[in-house]
Amino acid sequence: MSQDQLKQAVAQAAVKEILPRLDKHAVIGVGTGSTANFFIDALAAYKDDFAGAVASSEATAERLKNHGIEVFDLNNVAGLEFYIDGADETNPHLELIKGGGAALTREKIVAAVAKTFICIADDSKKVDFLGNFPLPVEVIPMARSHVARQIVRLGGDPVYRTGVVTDNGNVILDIHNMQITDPRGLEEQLNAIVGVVCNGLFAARPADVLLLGTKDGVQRIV
Ligand code: ABF
Repeated sequence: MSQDQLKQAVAQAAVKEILPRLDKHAVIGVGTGSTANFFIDALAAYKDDFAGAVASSEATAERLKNHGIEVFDLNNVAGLEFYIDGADETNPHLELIKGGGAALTREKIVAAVAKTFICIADDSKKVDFLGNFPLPVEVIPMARSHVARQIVRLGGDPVYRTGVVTDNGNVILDIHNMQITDPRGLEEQLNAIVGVVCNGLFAARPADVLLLGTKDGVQRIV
């Protein structure tokens, strides 16, 4: 099976998982990236079974609308039944690195609101320790050098992602060469640096369910 077929399989598994809990009033959170795109495409067939979605990026909002799925402002919904999104890495505790697509801040906000966070990923994303994938940090532009110096003090190598401006008008520093043994602690340390908007560690709020695409089928890990 190709990587895209694995992504499609987990996207379909996620649709199957959420359908029994959807009703005409339900709003779901939808993430960003190629796996999330497969999910949106699979979800479209059931668009009359729920009220609509909150999107974690402008790109996702566009794709949802193109399928005729209503997109709500997060401030106008009472809650979210689910958040479904991909990841760049997941460890066995379902702690994640996200933000390779630069949408980490909105993704973390939507995940925080959702009752159940379902992560969908192919098995190339599963690791024992997070950190091989460079950890994205969203930063207020004027604080970029300050934040980079603080990251060096924490033992990482920050690299400015040139040419990328987030949906919130900020920049991204990717932290290379850091094996992350305490994801929750590092998430807190990074958040405490002045000028950091958000970092791509999802450890304080990990996924609740991981649907992992493997050549032997979709594994459901909780
Ligand atoms: C988003 O999409 C991100 O947080 C993560 O960076 C990325 C995963 O992309 P893909 O599904 O294309 O591998 O969910």
